[in-house]
Amino acid sequence: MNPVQHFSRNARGRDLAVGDVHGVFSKLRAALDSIKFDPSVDRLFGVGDLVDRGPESDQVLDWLAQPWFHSVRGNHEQMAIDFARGELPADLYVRNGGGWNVGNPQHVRAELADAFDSLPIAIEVETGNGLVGIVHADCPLQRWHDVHHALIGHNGESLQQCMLWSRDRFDQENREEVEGVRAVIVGHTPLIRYSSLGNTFYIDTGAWIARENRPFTILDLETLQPVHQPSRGLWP
Ligand SMILES: [Mn+2]
Repeated sequence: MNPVQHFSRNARGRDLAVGDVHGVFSKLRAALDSIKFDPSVDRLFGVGDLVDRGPESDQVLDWLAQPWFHSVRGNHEQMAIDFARGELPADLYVRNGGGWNVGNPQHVRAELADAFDSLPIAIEVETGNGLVGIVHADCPLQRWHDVHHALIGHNGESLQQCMLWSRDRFDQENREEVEGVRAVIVGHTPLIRYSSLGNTFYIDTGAWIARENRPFTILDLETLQPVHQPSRGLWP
């Protein structure tokens, strides 16, 4: 499987990206309705972590079956894969929100693992303003065009681990640009506001955190402006 999935420019509609969903698909549906998402021409790209924590994780296969919805793999999808392979203890998985899947019959766990295993580690989308990359947590490489070779090379495993899990850029406030790409869109690190460091854009605004009731951030990949985001008045 190609770890990088490439999309040509969408000349007919909008290309949008949404932050971590974590099993709150009804809320995502409502957000899409509010921005008049048109599935016949628009495309929606997920930054991964579609499942765990929220109550509707079992809808994930229906969403992934939609021709207008595409997602990279997040660390939570990787945990479902590892669990199905016997490489992640059930108690640790449950502590990370995987209880809904631990309770699934074996064939459903296998079906989910297969679907998640087919998700790319990185997506790149051509837009009218240049190429945009999408990974779950971070792109630690200086040049976007090295991603494909590096992922299939001998250090591919550790690069994949970093792309699914790393918070180093955020923790270090690293503003270095990733070259060869207009922007890299990531989730994984829930922030109160949509933010950026260099050309890395953080769009997980924690819509899945039940007690906080924050909206999804949905970003237009051509303008890099949010078309749906936490209201300014709510957050000081
Ligand atoms: Mn994550």
